[in-house]
Amino acid sequence: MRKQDVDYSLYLVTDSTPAILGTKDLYQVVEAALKGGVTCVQFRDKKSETGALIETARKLHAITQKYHVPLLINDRVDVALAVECEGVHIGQDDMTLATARKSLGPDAIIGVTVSTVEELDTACRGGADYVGIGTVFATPTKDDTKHIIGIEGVQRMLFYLSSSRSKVKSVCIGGINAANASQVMWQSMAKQKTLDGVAVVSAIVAAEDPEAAAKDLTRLIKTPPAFA
Ligand code: TZP
Ligand code: MG
Repeated sequence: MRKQDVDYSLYLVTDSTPAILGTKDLYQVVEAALKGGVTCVQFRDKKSETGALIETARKLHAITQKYHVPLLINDRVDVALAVECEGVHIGQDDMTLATARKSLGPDAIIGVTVSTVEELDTACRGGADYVGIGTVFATPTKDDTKHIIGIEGVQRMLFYLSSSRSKVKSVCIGGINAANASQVMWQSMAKQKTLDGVAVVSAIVAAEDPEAAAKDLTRLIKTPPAFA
């Protein structure tokens, strides 16, 4: 899989906490989501020990590989190296992009969370492959969020990406679900530049039927709302 060809349109971020996953099985949820059309998976687990993270990531990678979809690891370059998956996603409080790139090499996918145009500029100049723009809407999934940027905030980021003719891909995250996905995709457009996709946790992981939820989101993000 060439990293330039990665499709970010429906980006699933995992969450294994009972409040989100319920009694479901994480592997079954991820496989169902992939069947429903998820195009990129990030394994996010802030609680488990390294050994358990590696074991879970290995199993997830075996699943994502069947669907030719990249697996990225939240925060942990060491885990990504151990399982030889496609890359990592780092936040502003994690290791720097330069450090991650040095460890993983030029072919790895590295994504960075950005909440301001300044962070976006730094990520672009630093060689990020994609940015996760957020938090768009307040969400119980991540209650320590510092910046709620709204659709207008996403628009400012897309304006920057368009003006700077950046090739960095963009997804947005935070409170995105079937009720607002189409609006987020299309109302955030700036200077003809649209997001490359949306990232969701609970809209798929907490869904009773994750495959149906992913199918629905896939359809919605590809369909402009009537007023757009
Ligand atoms: N980063 C910003 S918001 C968020 C992360 C990981 C959680 C998004 O979860 P949900 O359930 O899609 O609102
Ligand atoms: Mg992080």
